[in-house]
Amino acid sequence: MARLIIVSNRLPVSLHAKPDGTYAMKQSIGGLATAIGPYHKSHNDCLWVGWSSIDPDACPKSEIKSVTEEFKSRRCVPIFLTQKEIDGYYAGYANDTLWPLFHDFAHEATFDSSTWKVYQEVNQKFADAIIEFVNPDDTVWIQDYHLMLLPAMLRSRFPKLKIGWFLHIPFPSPEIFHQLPNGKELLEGLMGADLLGFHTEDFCVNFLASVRALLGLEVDKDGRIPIGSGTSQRFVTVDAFPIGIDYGLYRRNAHSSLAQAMRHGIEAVSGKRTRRVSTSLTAESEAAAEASDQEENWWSAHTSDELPEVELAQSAAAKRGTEDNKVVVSVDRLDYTKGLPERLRAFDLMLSRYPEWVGHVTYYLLATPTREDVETYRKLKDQVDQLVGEINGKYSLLSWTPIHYITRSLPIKPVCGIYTAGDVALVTPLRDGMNLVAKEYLASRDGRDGALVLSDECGAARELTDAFIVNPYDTEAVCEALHSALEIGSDEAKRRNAAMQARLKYRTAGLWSAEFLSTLRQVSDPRMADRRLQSVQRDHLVHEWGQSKRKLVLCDYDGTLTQIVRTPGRAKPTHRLLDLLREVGSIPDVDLYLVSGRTRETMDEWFGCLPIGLIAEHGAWHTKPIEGTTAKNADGRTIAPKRYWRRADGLPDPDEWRPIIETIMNKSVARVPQSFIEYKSTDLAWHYRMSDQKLAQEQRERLVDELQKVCPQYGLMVMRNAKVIEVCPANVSKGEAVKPLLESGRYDFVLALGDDTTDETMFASVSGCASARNKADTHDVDNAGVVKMVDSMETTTTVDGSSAESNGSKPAKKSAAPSAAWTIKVGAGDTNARSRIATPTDTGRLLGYLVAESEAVAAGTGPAPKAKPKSKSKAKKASKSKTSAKPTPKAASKTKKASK
Ligand code: GDG
Repeated sequence: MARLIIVSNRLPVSLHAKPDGTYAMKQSIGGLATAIGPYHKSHNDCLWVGWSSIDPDACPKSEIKSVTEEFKSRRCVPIFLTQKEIDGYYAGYANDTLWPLFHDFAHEATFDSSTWKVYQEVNQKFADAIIEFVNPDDTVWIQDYHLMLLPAMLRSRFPKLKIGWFLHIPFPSPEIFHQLPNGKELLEGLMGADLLGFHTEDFCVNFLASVRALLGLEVDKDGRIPIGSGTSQRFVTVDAFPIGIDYGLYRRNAHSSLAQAMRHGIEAVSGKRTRRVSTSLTAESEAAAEASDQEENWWSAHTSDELPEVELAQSAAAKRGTEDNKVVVSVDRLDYTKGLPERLRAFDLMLSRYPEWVGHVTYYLLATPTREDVETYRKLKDQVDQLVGEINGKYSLLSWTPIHYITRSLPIKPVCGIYTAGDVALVTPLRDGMNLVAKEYLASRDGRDGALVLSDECGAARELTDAFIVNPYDTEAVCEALHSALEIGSDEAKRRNAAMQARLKYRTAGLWSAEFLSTLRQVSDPRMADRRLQSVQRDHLVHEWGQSKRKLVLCDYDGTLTQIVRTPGRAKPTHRLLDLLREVGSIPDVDLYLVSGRTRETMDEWFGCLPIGLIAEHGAWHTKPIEGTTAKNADGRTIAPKRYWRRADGLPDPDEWRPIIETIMNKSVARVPQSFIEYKSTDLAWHYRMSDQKLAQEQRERLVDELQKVCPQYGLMVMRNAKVIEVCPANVSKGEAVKPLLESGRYDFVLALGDDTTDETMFASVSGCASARNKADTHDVDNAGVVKMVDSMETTTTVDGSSAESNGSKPAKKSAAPSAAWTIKVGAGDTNARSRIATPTDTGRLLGYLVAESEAVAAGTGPAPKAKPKSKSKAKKASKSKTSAKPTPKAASKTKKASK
């Protein structure tokens, strides 16, 4: 059985020896473990290889053996690394060279040939451990910058192994990557993989530029780098896979009692829950004012401009009520890439520029310590400690401290409590591959308000476009964004969040790993690697969907929405699939048609209950729900809509041709055991999917020859489909059947999905219609005929024979063809479709994207980033401040870096 082997620097669990000699297993937290952990847990055929965190030099051999067994019982393969190896490979090359350089902190990077040597050795150690147990048909998924040489090491031993690699941090620009003395070797190491994944398209572009510059290799239109030539040629595919979070986990944890307790605690100290703070602020300001008026106490020895205390306290007491008090939160590892000093300076500026917030905004700053033994990190902590101290010292009042600073690691539930308490999340890393905290904040505030101030230097900014996006180096901009975020109205915040939440809810960590693995399977199969729907194209498709006014989805069933099975009757849709189709069909501006070769009886039985159109027997029959007959009963369950089937005009008379074709097909049934004839009202189909395939293939050719001689005289044609030969009317095809819809002018977006040759006619009609668009736009085509045809499809007849307009919307512009037209082939084989996906599961995922996008758009903001609301005070300040003309701190910082 082929297995999945995940390889990462650390294992997803760690072992802790208990006094009784047994071990306790602790689940790691963090993006990687939560993203892939559930897949590993739920798949018995999945193994995880990684560093055990145990030093073999400091551990007796017997213990190593028992620890290995313990890990093995959890399907983990531990790698034991000595302190020397850890120092060179992990602390050294990975964290002191690659981490800073990849985050554009070249000035923090050290280049040491001895750590590079250990990095090579440890990568080889991982390779040796894997080679010991891997099978050639296994799939290996390698994680992150620690193991960049591993793909080539494995490839050299297993030429056919499926190998994927994903980078969790940014990939730098070629200029920066060029500074790396061993950059070429690292890229060569990666060229051993079949699929290389990055968080964003920008990182892919950076990577490909370095591949071009250092290896002289080019990428083709399918996003593939050809390696070698002739029969030994293989391809490395590069694509973006933005990681998501376990949305449900954060949403649930946010409602836990621990999270609620944390939230209440934070709200109490920030003066949101009690009047204590306001009373105390008033008292404090009065006392200070009174003291300053009196002679001969220590206050009066100072001039009033030396008494900011009075001003602060008075301002705090006068400007706002406690109901306006706000909490700002952030959660970060204490790493220099997270931009904590820059963020604190912006918070400081905000309090000085907008003193009305003094006493009324509390910043809850969780900075989890990391790599405390490293000098740079110790210095960073000192710097953050000092800045927090300075700000607290500068603004604190008796009853209010501006920053609550915690440098401990907290369990996930209190972390969710912090998120739920935050009116604003300040997430401003200087550089970050994705940044999960921004997504976790939104999930924890599911359905609620709360504003996100987000750095434009992280991958998450590409997706969370409704956040307040800022340059994290620009103190002024962060200050203003923070102020705007604090002032945003609850409804506007909810509206922005709802759009982002709708997308995050769908684009989870589970989806991320499933998509990576499915792409790896697709690109490793030469029959399916061309025309692959790349993530940038998929995003474009989803974007066009979101932007369009009226959408048409034409979807084949067998092989497209469900796997081809041996017995056609067993391909019955699952509840999950029916729910998905119901969801798509229920979107107000969407018409979904299932376009199938199946009989109308089967289509009716399986899909008649859904609010969707059905086209059966390759177009011989069509129906759609009669407007207003789709309803819900008292339990909220959808009642099957009323529908009436219409037969296509001008079909040959089955009584004339059926006996002749049946006789011919029966000869094949007799020669090929387990083959059979399927009878449809306008079709006869010879199925051989359960038969001996060699025998069936031979007979199939004979059968086709014989049929082709007879069919034309009856107006019939022969179709070779997936393990079936069909005879049907020559004037019927899926392409002809969907033409009236395509040419109706009702739709500005069309998506057609199909897996076999019958669907190619549908693709041809969609492409033909789209390419005729220009013509249609420039000439006022007389399309009376077209409108008549579509009216026949759209005006349905009720069961009692009366006529009903099925769809209130009249063609917007009679001659208009869809401006966005997508044709997608599912699976292997020649095609004229624009793109290809691998399996029906991929079709389901794509439809899921579309549902989520429609929800996001309906939630209010749509895909385009919106202008930030301008607060009153911001407008006021903007007219006073001339500082925006200054060079940004980022530019200054870059200059500083360059001079180092
Ligand atoms: C790398 C890339 C990419 C933090 N403190 C506590 C705690 N955390 C959790 C957060 C979040 C995770 O740690 C941090 O994830 P980030 O994405 O923000 O950053 P990195 O750790 O640098 O992760 C990054 C990620 O890989 C995934 O690909 O997004 O760009 O740098 O989940 O919640 N969790 C708990 N207590 C803490 O004190 N429980």
